[in-house]
Amino acid sequence: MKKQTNILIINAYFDPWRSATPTRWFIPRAMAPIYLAGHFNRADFHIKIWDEVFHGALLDTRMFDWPDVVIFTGLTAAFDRTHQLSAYFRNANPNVITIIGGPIPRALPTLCADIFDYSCQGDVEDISAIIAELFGPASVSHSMAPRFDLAVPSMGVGYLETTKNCNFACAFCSLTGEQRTYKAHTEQSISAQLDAMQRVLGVMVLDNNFYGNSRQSFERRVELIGARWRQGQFRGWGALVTGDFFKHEENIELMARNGCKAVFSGVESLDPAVLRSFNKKQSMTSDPLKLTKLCAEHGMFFDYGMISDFTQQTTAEVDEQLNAIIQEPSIPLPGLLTLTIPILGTPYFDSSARAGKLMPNLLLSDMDGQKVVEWPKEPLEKVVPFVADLLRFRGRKSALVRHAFKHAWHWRRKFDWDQTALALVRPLHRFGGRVNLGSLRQMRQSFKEQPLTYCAMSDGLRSAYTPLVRLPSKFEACFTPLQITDAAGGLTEDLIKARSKSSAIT
Ligand code: B12
Ligand code: SF4
Repeated sequence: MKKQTNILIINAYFDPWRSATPTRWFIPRAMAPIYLAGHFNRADFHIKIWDEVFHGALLDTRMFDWPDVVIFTGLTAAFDRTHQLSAYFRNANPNVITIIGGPIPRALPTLCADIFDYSCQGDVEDISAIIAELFGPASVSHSMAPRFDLAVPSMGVGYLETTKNCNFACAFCSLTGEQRTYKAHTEQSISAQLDAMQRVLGVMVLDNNFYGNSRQSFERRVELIGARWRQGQFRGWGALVTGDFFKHEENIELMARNGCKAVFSGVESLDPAVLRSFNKKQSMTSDPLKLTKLCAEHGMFFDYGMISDFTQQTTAEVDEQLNAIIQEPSIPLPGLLTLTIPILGTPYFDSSARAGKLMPNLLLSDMDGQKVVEWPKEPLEKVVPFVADLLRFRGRKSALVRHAFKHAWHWRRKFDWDQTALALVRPLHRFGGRVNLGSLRQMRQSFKEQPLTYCAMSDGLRSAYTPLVRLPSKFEACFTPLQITDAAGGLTEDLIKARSKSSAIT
């Protein structure tokens, strides 16, 4: 019998709280590994997925010599993690083939082309050409249907992508830096994803912008999902939409009629000056109170994200905004609360670097939204302790619990049981603290971490930068953090070289 080739697909991740244990209950979940796996012909390959968010840090040294091919994906800040993992696999099996794609090689094209055997700039579909080159065209799957079977347990949630990229250009968004065209999946692709998903409790549409710029396409996509909902494939669905979606009530009506139970939108800030500086014009009229009411009237739960920008806002202003939300039970608490991140490759990163706002000795892995990385408007001694309390909801925990109950009670007549439970559990889960349970090795690694300081200038290196196993000196560079700024706050030569485009890039 022909031996199957072992493929390991890894979503590399550095947890902002420096926990090495799994984050099982977090929605959404990274789907690139599941879509990538769908391109391999099932008969020829043995595929494993390790998602460092869902499964926790990959610390099982027995895994290192298992794969013949390792495929990496991950958020931009996880570059160092992919570099570290590549060293473990290469040391254990010098013939291993390494492939990387997604935001990391898009932001660091030259560096990734130097490190990995294949560095892809394109979408998940590009993996087919590599499979064909390495193993022959017969090894590419005909259906390309996502391998949701490799994503169990899924907590009853199925994931669907109906469009790629975004038609807006917010200054801080990595998609703006990548400049890829907004496009919708074909009906055939959407149906194939829904078929592969089978019966689930609820569907989350992952699109950055489900609404988009074509009314016809939007309506068609809503109806396609609605048809499956009516057939009973799931009890409801939710999607991410941009602020312009709410300007026409018929959009909300259409989604509600087709089984949509929740929408998420990046409100980002209640401060118009901050929104203008982010080029986030579409959120100018996104008042969470108005939008919560509007959605609730149609039986839909409204969720949103907020960004605090201490280069423009004072601690008193941020405090006041959060208190106003906590004191108003009809508005949900934001599902996401972070600091602005100057993500590599974005216009925001460039302007921050040019204006000398980036702190000295900044590492790429610092850019996780949970620490101060730019010089704030007020003194550091004031901002950093405030951020430490803000992100842990310190001093606001009992107000949080009271708000969660009052909010769920307030909208109980508009929502069904699933939505009421979501309204109650989501903020408690998000801000109430987490239980760090995982393998012994993962729990030991989390325990070893130095306490967070919430400031890039004082945080020490994560323990992931110390190799788990003894490695030859040629792998030393794999554990050296990619430094964004030097001691004077200027961009490092290494970064400038890493970002330059070379003609050899695939
Ligand atoms: C799931 C998700 C998460 C999950 C898991 C993310 C992960 N990979 O680890 C969680 C909840 C942890 C998360 C967290 C954050 N996220 Co997030 N997240 C998403 C979300 C909603 C879906 C991602 C997804 O699965 N898409 C579907 C898959 C198929 O596509 P994809 O991963 O985008 O990959 C495409 C290409 O990059 C490429 N590709 C990717 N990998 C590979 C590999 C190969 C080999 C190939 C060929 C191609 C390829 O193909 C795909 C298109 O076909 C996206 C929005 C979106 N709709 O994409 C945001 C998004 C990825 N997140 C984003 C952000 C900003 C964050 C946060 C920083 C938010 C915050 N301020 O706290 C945090 C990260 C904190 C940290 N530690 O750094 C940004 C991108 C940031 C970046 N480039 O680093 C996005 C794009 C949202 C946005 N529009 O701003 N997120
Ligand atoms: S609307 Fe969202 S996805 Fe689109 S550019 Fe702005 S932040 Fe990015």
